[in-house]
Amino acid sequence: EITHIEHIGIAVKSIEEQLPYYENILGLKCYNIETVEDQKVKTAFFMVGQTKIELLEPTSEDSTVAKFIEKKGEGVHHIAYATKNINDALKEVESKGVKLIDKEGRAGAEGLTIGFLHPKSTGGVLTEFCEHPEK
Ligand code: CMX
Repeated sequence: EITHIEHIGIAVKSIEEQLPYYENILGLKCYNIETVEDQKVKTAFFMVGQTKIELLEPTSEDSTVAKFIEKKGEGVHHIAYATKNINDALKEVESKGVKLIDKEGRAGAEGLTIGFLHPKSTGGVLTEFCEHPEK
């Protein structure tokens, strides 16, 4: 069961270069910067209602986000939906024919458990499910 949009991921070459747009022009406050070694990205978070904007900066050339920027340029990278139970949600969409990147939830930024659906099965939008530790 999807409850809301947890975050929108945006690929950027440099968080530092993009911060003035989000903070000074949009007036949002960056409340956390965190590196997710596993995903080879540095992330910056802004709260907008109950949804976050997550900037993703690649930390190495073989990062999936570096590949994305090289191919498509900077911009919206993925949409993440909050689910009550991530493993149930992944299983349910898989049973309906969606190709998964992650068969099971794994650790992501901000203490969330995350799992990705393949963009080839989702109309070209890289889609993430996440589950909050405190439900
Ligand atoms: N949105 C939409 N389509 C995407 C995409 C994205 N973000 N990233 C890749 N694709 C498309 C490509 O355009 C390509 O399509 P074509 O075959 O039509 O050209 C296809 O997917 C394959 O792309 P690729 O460049 O060959 O890349 P890979 O197959 O190596 O990887 C993907 C693609 C989606 C499986 C990989 O990026 C992945 O596993 N992503 C999930 C993890 C992730 O994105 N982590 C970063 C964020 C972490 C976080 O939020 O903490």
